Amino acid sequence: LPTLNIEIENKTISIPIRQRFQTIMKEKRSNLCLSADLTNLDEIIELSKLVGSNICMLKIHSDILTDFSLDKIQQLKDISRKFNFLLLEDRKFADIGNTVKLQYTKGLFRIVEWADLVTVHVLPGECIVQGLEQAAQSINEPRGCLLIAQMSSKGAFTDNDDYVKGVVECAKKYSDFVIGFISQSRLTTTDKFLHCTPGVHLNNTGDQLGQQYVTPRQAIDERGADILIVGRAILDSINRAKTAEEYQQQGYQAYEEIRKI
Ligand code: UP6
Repeated sequence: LPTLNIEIENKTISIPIRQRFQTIMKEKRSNLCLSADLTNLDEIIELSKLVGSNICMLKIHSDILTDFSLDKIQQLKDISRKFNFLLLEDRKFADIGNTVKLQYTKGLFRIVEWADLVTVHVLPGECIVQGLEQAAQSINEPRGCLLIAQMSSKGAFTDNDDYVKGVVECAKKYSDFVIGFISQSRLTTTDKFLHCTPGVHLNNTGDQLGQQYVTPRQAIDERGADILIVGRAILDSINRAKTAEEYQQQGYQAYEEIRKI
């Protein structure tokens, strides 16, 4: 397993990424992933300092940023280490193994160098995971991915049992690299795979472009979520820090009650 060296009480210990994620959640009492869908990386950096103590993960779409630079993304990575949250690049890879390998490591973004986790469609078959896992071995830090099993949008073609079954099989086969799912229901009985659920909002039921929302409690209880992925509910609120804290508290309370952890 790839490992990360973390200084704890002057002892350097190695922690694989799945375990690190679970430790972060417990230590910070947070199952909140902020989906920082902003187009300015400077603004994301400032926001990450504001909500850093409330979140277990920060999710970005680097290809919507107008001011991306490797220097700035390094700053964000440093903040993620300081506040102890993971960085997820929501790249939604969907191509053949060789192409995703290049998309993951090359180009302007060099995602593998800074993203702890990436999201992956399994549409091309298991070769996509093989390509990414191979590429991740070029980096001396733990890397992992979340397989997109189900989507939150209306009419998603992932609403197909055979497809979802295939995704779960793929996760089991590559469980060193695949640490969980983007999902809308509980897909496995073990706690091995983290279920990350987008489409969470306390005040809205959807947007104008097919997004569908449930509340944090519904996401955990009815949709099987471990991690709540929350974007505009926090980003569009008047006080982002306060709203993030509310989602953290409500989310973790429901998580403890329902998952009995
Ligand atoms: N996302 C979904 N649904 C999925 C997968 N991913 O909404 O099935 C992502 C979107 C966005 C975030 O790309 O970044 O989660 C949700 O944002 P919102 O809370 O503002 O709707």
